[in-house]
Amino acid sequence: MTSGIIHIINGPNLNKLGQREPDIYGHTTLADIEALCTAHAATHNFTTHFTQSNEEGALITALQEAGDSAAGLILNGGAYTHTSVALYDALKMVTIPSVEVHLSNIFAREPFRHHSYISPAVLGVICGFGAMGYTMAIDALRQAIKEE
Ligand code: CA2
Repeated sequence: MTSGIIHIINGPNLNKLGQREPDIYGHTTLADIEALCTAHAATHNFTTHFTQSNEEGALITALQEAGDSAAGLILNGGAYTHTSVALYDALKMVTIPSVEVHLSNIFAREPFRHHSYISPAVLGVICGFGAMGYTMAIDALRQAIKEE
């Protein structure tokens, strides 16, 4: 028996993970993170639906679809985190528990990364723990879904 689907949505440039800037983002690829999430979720009887897009509109559509069918969602909005009122609006419409994840500690980086438009619309934010942040988010969602 599965406990439901967790949608994991990734924003711009995250498809290039592991290829550049390993000092900030590590050597892990997005495919590695997907495998990690799928395995971790399965141990708790969740399935995952993993997507990445470089386009803001596609991310909004992915959020709307998650809101219609998933038990919970994880969003790494990439740089749109710091610019997109549209992502905030889409998240506000979603009634399932959601977690914002960043690989890097955005507060230890350039000042323009310190503000997130999406944080007020999510249950919580995990940043600075690399790929482990995604499994931490799955654990947080498990708890939130159980408490619903
Ligand atoms: O730390 C994160 O997860 C970020 O969401 C990553 C975004 C950045 O704009 C956010 O401020 C924090 C950037 C993703 C760029 O990914 C790259 C992958 C490989 C090489 C260079 C960038």
